[in-house]
Amino acid sequence: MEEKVDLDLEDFSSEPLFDYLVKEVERDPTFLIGVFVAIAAVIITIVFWKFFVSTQTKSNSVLLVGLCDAGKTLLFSRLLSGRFTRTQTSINESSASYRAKNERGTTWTLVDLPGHESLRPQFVEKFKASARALVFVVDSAIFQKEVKDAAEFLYSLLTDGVVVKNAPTLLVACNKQDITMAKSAKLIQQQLEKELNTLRVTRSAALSSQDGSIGAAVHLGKRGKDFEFSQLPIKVEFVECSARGSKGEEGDADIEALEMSLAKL
Ligand SMILES: Nc1nc2c(ncn2[C@@H]2O[C@H](COP(=O)(O)OP(=O)(O)OP(=O)(O)O)[C@@H](O)[C@H]2O)c(=O)[nH]1
Ligand SMILES: [Mg+2]
Repeated sequence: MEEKVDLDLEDFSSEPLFDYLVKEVERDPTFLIGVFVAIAAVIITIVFWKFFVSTQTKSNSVLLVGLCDAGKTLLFSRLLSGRFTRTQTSINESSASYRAKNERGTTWTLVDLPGHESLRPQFVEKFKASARALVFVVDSAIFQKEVKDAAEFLYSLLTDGVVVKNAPTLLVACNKQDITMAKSAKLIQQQLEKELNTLRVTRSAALSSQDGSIGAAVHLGKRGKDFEFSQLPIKVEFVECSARGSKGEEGDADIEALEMSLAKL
């Protein structure tokens, strides 16, 4: 004989859910096991989903960016092994695991990107989403000559939608301090602020005349105020360093300030 399933739907819709569940458990105790299994399945799914999404989008790279010849590849070598290496203009990225000099021994993927104008955009595009920090390397010895190009590159990074969303720390490494003519970190900061201030006016004017909108999609710093790095919603530090070091190829690099900043990430 077929067993009659005694489930009154009208009753269910009018009854509070809790009462309904209590009744069902009284009628059939295995019903409770079913409820627990369903809850456990939901929790496990959420945990797995969170884990995979967070590992996929985790920002664990430190990107060495900057104009050609700034010293990114030599810094990459010094940070990883301490050794001096003869370098050539990079046409590809190099990456390696870097252990920060802190007690936790935090490990980052250090990525050295080519600085050549024609290669830069595609490499920035490839790695920007993974950036926990951007080490913007400048050649302090010829900074005066390169300030406009450096500021343009920095502007493009700081107004990039993905960079703005991920908010990586910005470390400006004022490299080649072993050269007598090298500009100080303070002066480099001031000059970059001045250049970025000009760029933000010209760029947003160009954008509004193109599409009729008012201003750039991402506005750098505070409106109505001269640009300063302190207005950015990210951590910014300027450090002086010399990947070559004062004793040249045989001696050590002078990169302690940079290493300390990387240890604080
Ligand atoms: N004097 C001095 N020279 C340096 C320093 N850092 C790098 N150099 C030299 O600058 C030149 C360029 O260095 P790279 O490390 O190849 O520069 P890069 O930024 O990787 O250049 P691209 O790969 O073209 O983007 C090399 O001859 C280095 O030896 C420094 O701190 N002081
Ligand atoms: Mg290089």
